[in-house]
Amino acid sequence: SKAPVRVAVTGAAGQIGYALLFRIASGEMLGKDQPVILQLLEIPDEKAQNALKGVIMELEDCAFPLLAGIEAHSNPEEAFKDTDYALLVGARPRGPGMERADLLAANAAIFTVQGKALNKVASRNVKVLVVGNPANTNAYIAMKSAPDLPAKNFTAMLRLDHNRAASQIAAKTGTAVGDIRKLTVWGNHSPTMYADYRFATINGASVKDTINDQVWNADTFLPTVGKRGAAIIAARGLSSAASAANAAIDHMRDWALGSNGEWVTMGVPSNGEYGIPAGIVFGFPVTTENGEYKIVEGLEIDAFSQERINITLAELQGEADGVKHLL
Ligand code: NAX
Repeated sequence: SKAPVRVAVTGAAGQIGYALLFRIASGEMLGKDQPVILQLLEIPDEKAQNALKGVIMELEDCAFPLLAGIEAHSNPEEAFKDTDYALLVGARPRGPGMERADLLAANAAIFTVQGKALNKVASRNVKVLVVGNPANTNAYIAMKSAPDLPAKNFTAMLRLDHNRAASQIAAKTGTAVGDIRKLTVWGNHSPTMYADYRFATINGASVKDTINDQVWNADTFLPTVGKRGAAIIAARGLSSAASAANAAIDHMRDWALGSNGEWVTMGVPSNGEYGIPAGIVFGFPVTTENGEYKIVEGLEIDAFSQERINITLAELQGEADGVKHLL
């Protein structure tokens, strides 16, 4: 049987953590033949550490055959030791009266520390997924703080936006989500993201031609996907957790095990593709194989799409500018 791999998860006692850890431990992320050791990080606060103990008791009580070990930590340099995968879920939420700049600064503090810790102690091939918001900029900060690790190993989660877009298209066209191919979401994980179905197909037929309604695209589809997180908060009183955890599983599984030629969306540092400045962590269509992702290149960007991409890029550049002095 395979040797266990180490999976670090931060914010492990939070609501996404609660929806995520059990699925990692059951083999849904890295395969039903891959034992895992969970290295869980929470803030030192007693309440958080106690909650983490409770989650660990439940993980133990599942008696998962693939769960080869569980560790609880409050120090990133211990939690990230030799880790092969790091899911950075914990982040500072926006509190009452908190300005955008305060939020950026609070998260910059967390993600510089965690980036440095990864740089120092993680596996040299560690695959990092940032879920905690602002996810793209947090991934950018962690990447900049880890100069000895490959920049390409730092990614942000756009997969929830991708999955939300797929589900809206399936509903609109009366088709099955699983039959949709070549969908992508460009840019920032925020309401400015640009979900793009111009290349998408359902059983080989063009989604754009099937829907054939640019007004629906601009006035219904994009706002619905962009504001889906807010709609869930309004309905549930809590932000998306199970669907966010599911997207994190999808992102890591496809990265580790391959997408079999299918497009998926990942937030990854640009190398200049599509005019996105190098280093900006941007949602792109990618295919994955042998543990590596590859940005799908050569797609035509029409005027509407360029305008949308410019908006979400400007937001990301504004965030990068906002943390420049902290890096
Ligand atoms: P919760 O508040 O339920 O849990 C967050 C947990 O992280 C808490 O237990 C907290 O103690 C811990 N934490 C905070 N700072 C930490 C640090 N420095 N080290 C370790 N742990 C730390 O939030 P939850 O609903 O689980 O959401 C987590 C993050 O995901 C939030 O930032 C949220 O905005 C973000 N999301 C990102 C999404 C995406 O698509 N990229 C979608 C879902 C979600 O909104």
